Amino acid sequence: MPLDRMVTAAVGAAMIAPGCGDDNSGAGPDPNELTLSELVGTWDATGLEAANRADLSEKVDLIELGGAATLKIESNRRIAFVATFESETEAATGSFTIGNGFLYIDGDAGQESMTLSCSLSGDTMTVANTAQTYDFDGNGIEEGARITMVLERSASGFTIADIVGTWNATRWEFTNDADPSEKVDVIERGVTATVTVQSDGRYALLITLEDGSTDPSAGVLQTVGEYLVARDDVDPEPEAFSCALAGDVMALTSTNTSYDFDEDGLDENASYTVRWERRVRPGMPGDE
Ligand SMILES: [Ca+2]
Ligand SMILES: [Ca+2]
Repeated sequence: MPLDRMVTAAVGAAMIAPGCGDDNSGAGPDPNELTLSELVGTWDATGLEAANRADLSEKVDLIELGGAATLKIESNRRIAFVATFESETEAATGSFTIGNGFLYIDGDAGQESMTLSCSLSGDTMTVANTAQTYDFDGNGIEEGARITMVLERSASGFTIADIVGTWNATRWEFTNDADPSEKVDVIERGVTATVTVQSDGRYALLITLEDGSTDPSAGVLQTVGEYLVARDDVDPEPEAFSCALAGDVMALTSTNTSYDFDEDGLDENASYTVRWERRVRPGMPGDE
């Protein structure tokens, strides 16, 4: 599997943790026991490492290779994870329980469940998944890998309350992965887009295409540090956007998309950035 998927799968893929049953036969409290309150927060990966399960001394530093990860744990036992590798950003979401030094993650509809070992020392959390793969020797065949993330508490980011309101897209620019100088702004071509965000994270998006046809959708948004994760009600695969928010202007960038730049009927891999301007804020009915 591609590494970007693999890193995301540190939360998204199934893993049977060895000896993680709840038959705790030990004497006294488990020193690894985690409590919800100490896990709640936003966590940024400062360490992200793949180790070859056949030779744990063979390690790859994924941060040095441009990888990044942010984990958000909420008091209502929701968990969301955003990982970037090789310029692709992906998200995984679910709910979780904790016990015996593990996070048992129940992926949201359409997403996989898994178990992660987890330990906490002050404001440093270490999360590991031993059921991953990585091509350590670059021969195109992936070896079994243990992925370990070291995460630190983060104070950065924004909340849904910061983006409540109705927003219009003023630019929606696709960039060709193969040639970043090739860009198309579909707003200039006649596309319009409006999104309304409610305080509970629900959103309704209406896109009108060049030919006048409309494409409505709705779902739920979640903030994860500097990212916004959208889960469409129909398509459960979450989409992660990096978000730059400045008052009533918001730029959302998605890396996992495609666009037919040369109009040959085949889409090319692309990223896009949408520039949204807020037209209506809560408590401010009507227009500016
Ligand atoms: Ca290999
Ligand atoms: Ca094409």
